[in-house]
Amino acid sequence: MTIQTIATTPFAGQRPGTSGLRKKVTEFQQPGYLENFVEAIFLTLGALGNVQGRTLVLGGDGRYFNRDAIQTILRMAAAHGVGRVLVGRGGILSTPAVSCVIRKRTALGGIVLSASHNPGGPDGDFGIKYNIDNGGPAPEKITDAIYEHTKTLASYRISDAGPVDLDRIGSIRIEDMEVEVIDAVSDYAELMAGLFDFDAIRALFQRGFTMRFDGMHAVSGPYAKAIIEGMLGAPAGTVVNAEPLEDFGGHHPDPNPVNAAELIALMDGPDAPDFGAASDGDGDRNMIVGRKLAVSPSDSLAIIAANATAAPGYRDGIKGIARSMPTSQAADRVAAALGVSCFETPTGWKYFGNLLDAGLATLCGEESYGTGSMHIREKDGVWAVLFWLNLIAATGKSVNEIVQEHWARFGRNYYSRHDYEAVDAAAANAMMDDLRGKLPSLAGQTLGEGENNYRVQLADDFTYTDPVDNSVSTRQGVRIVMTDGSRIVLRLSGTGTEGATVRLYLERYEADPARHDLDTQQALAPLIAIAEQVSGLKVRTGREQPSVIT
Ligand code: VG1
Ligand code: CO
Repeated sequence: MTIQTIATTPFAGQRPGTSGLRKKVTEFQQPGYLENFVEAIFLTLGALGNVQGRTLVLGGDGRYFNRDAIQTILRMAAAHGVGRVLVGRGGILSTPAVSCVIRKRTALGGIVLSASHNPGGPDGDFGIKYNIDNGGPAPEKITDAIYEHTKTLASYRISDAGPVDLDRIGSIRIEDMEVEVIDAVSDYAELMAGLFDFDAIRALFQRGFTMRFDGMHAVSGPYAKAIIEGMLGAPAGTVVNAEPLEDFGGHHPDPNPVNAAELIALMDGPDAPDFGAASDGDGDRNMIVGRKLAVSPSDSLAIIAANATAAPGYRDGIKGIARSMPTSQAADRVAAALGVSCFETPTGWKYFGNLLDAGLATLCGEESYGTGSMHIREKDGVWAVLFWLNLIAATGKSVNEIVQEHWARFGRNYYSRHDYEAVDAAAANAMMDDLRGKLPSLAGQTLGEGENNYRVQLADDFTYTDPVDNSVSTRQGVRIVMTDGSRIVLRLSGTGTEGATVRLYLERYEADPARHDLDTQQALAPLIAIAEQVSGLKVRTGREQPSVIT
C-alpha cells in the first residue's frame, strides 16, 4: 500500500447547492471528478484544523455509484491521515443516521453520498455532502471554501489499497487508517427509543392499528423495518418497498402525493390502513397521510410543535420553532400561542444548525416534506413518522381528527408549491431578475380582481442574518407578502441537475372553520393568478402547467 499523488485539473461547476454537490452520475464518473471534490473537502478541513487521527462517518443512500464512491473516499481519507472512518454496512447510512453517528461518536464530521429525492441509476443523479461535527450540513463558509479549492486543484492524494469489504461488520485497515463497518441502524434506533414512547406505540399496534410505510426502495426501508416492525411490533408487511435499490425501482424517491401515488391511492381507497407514511432517497423527508388526507408538511410542523409534549423527548416543552422562509406560517401561530420564538431561515437544513446548537429552536421544518428537531442536525423522516405514531397513541385520535382540530384551533394556512422543472436556465434567471427589478414598486399596490384582490404589504428578495454568528445570506427568494399575511414566494431550486427549476410557493390563511375544507388549488386560485400576472412565469418558461404540484 502506498499513497500516491495524482495530477488533476479543475472541473467547472463544483459549487455545492442547497444540499451538497448534485450532478448526473455520468458527470461523477468522469476520471477525477469525485476525487477533485473530495480533495477539496480534505484541503478545507486541513485548513480549519487537524484531520490527522480524527474520525469521519461515511455512508450513502445506496444509489448507483454509492459503493464505488465509498471505496474512493476511503482510500483518499487514508491518504490524508484520517484516523478512523465509520462506514455503514453495505455503504448504507441515511442522512439522519449519519448525523446521529457523528454526534454519538464525537466524529470530526461525515460525508453523505446522496442526491436525496432525485432519481438514481446509471442515468440518474448522484451527490456528495459534507457534514460538520455537530452532525449538520456544513455552513456556507465551509461549502464556499470547498468550492474555492475545486477551482485551483492541481493534484489529489489517494492510497492504492484494494477495495474494502463493506458487507461485513468489523474493522479493516487502509494504510494507518481504521475502517470500521458498523450496523447502519442501531445507533439511530437507540436514539429514537429515547425520544418516543415505544411502549404506547407497541400497545397501539397490539390493539390492531394499521399502517403502511412506503420506503420507496430508498434508504429508510431498513430503518423503518427494524424500528416499526421490529421494535414496535407492527405486522410484517407494514413497511413496503423496504429494500434500497440502486435505481429506487425506477421511481422518484420523493415522498409527495405525486411521486408516492401508490400510497395515496391506497389511503384514498376502501382498504386504507389507519396511517400512511413515506420517506425519500436518503431518509430525511417524510410524508404523513391519513384517510383521504395528505398532511401538508407545513401543517405537520405546526401540529408537532403544538403537541410536542406528547412525546417523552419533548415533555418539558419546546424553546422555539424554526421554519424555512417559503414554509407556511402555520408554525408561527403555534409559536405565538406557546409564547416561544419562531425563526424564519433560508431554504436548506444548514441554516437551522446554529439555532439548534444555541438552544434557540427545538423543532425545525421545511415545506418540502422535511421536519426535525434538536436530536440531530438533519431533517429526519422516520423521526417525524414516529412522532405522529406517538401522538396518535397518546391521544387515541386519527390523523384526520388531529389535523381538523388543529385547524379549528389555529385556523388553516392553505398552502401549495408549484414546480416548473428543467426549464431553460437563462429564461428562468431573466424572469427572476425582472421580478427583482419590480419589487420596489409593488409595495402598496392592489393586485388581483374583484373581491379577490390583495394589497401588497412587502415585496423583497429575502435576506437572512443568522442571529448566532451574524452571517448574512442574500437572494434567498422573492416574497410578495399581502396585508392579510397571504404570500407568494418564488425561487430557483438549488438541487436540480437539469436546466433550472422554478418553485412557486403560495399561502393563504383562513380562520373560519366553515371554510376549512376547500380544495387547496381553488382556495389559492386568486394568488396563483397574481403570481402569473407579476412574474409571467408560464410565458417566460413556455410552460402551460407546473411539472409538479404539491
Ligand atoms: C430542496 C427543498 C429544500 C430542501 C432541499 C434538500 O431544495 O426545497 O427545502 O432542504 O431540497 O432536501 P431546492 O433548492 O431544490 O428548493 V433533500 O431531502 O433533497 O436533501
Ligand atoms: Co433527502
